[in-house]
Amino acid sequence: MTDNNYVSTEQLRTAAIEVLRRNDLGTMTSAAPDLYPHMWSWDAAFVAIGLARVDVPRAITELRTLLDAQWSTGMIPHIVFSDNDTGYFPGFDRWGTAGAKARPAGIKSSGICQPPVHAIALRHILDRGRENGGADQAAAEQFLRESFDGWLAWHRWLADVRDPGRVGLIEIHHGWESGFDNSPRWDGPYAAIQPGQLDPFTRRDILHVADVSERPDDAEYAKYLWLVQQMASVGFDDKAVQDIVDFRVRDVFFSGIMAASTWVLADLADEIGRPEAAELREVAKRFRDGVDSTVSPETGLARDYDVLADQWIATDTVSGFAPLVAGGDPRLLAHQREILQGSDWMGFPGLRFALPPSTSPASAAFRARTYWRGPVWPFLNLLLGWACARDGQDDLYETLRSESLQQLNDLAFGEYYEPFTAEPLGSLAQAWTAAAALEWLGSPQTSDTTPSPAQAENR
Ligand code: 2M8
Repeated sequence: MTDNNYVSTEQLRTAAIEVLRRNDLGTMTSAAPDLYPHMWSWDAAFVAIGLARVDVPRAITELRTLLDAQWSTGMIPHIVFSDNDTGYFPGFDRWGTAGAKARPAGIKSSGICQPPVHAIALRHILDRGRENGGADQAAAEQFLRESFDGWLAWHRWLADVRDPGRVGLIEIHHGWESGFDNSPRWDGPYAAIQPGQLDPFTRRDILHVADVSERPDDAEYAKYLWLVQQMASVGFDDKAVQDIVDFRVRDVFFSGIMAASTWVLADLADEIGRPEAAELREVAKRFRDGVDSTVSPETGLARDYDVLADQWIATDTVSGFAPLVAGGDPRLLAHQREILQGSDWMGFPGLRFALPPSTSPASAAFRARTYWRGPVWPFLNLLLGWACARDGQDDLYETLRSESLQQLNDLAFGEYYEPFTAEPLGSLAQAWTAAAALEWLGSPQTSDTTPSPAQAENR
């Protein structure tokens, strides 16, 4: 059903659970059934948030599987490969991580990372476990104690290795590390890349979408593979990578998540009497300050920084709201909320739902149907909603929740949505979209109804 007919809360919940069940590979959830048959790092965190609403032990398993793939450096890889290695390119062999010394033996993974949403997911698991009590509570509390050192090592690695100058911004070496693969944010850095000799390749992602123009083109893809090849040539050794890789960018949205998540991890450290809470709060503060320092005085949006070109990257993309995720300075956050709800974003005329597109429709770079260049991404709205709830912004939280539930009423669980028509695009039955629906709905006994289509029409 993709025409936004009204469905009940229970129908939405049941359908979302069914998507997670279909994507369940046993101890990991594939990001999507066909397009993404493996586990992705930040998808797994959102999946765990959704799963915690219906099955706390299964949510724990999701994070445990991811953590088992952690490299000895502390890095959590962005893909943990399932045994189904036929459906996705680049697969494990193409990544060239087989010989990477830091990769745990026997667990196939990529050699780059994604934003650290995991401590936020861990917090959700703990909260749901405590709400449920009994065995769920015991399991969640035990998992926090058992896994804390892994999360700590992950955050320390990011803070030390990926912010060598201590500027409070995470340096990434591939657009894939941002999770915003082909966003206009990366047009400048990619334009400067001239791929060298590449092994031949056949893409598989374009077999899974209705329209190839929704995906990055072949020239972009060649650059993505070139960067992988460069990193593989030095065994994914991070110090060496920094010296040779053609993509070095300080990613402000990654850094905003780093700030927020490190703060959550500090609170969790306190709860189990770990002495690292103060260290983590210092790191969180460093990243909040780093994110704030990127805000453009002209636009009020946060910016990325191209290290190799030595220049700011100012784009009208949703990553500009990194301070809202990071938390911190109330005046800056109030200004950002105003922009977010203004006419370039949630209030842009004609949007089907008042949800931020990945690129502002007011920007020349906006493309309504193309992947990270314009469509609305449901999991991001959940993250923004979480930050609003944290900061006591109940009205904005409610708006994001009610608009998101209306969007997800189509039961397609699209990877991303066309902002004006709400057509689901990319992969359907995308796991983190289903997880977002479950989290917005809340726990079964506390949920209320999803907004009716009449409310949607009256907007
Ligand atoms: C997309 O990224 C992968 C590469 O990592 C791809 O295009 O093949 C992005 O949307 C990313 O943010 C997401 O984690 C991943 C799986 O959903 O797909």
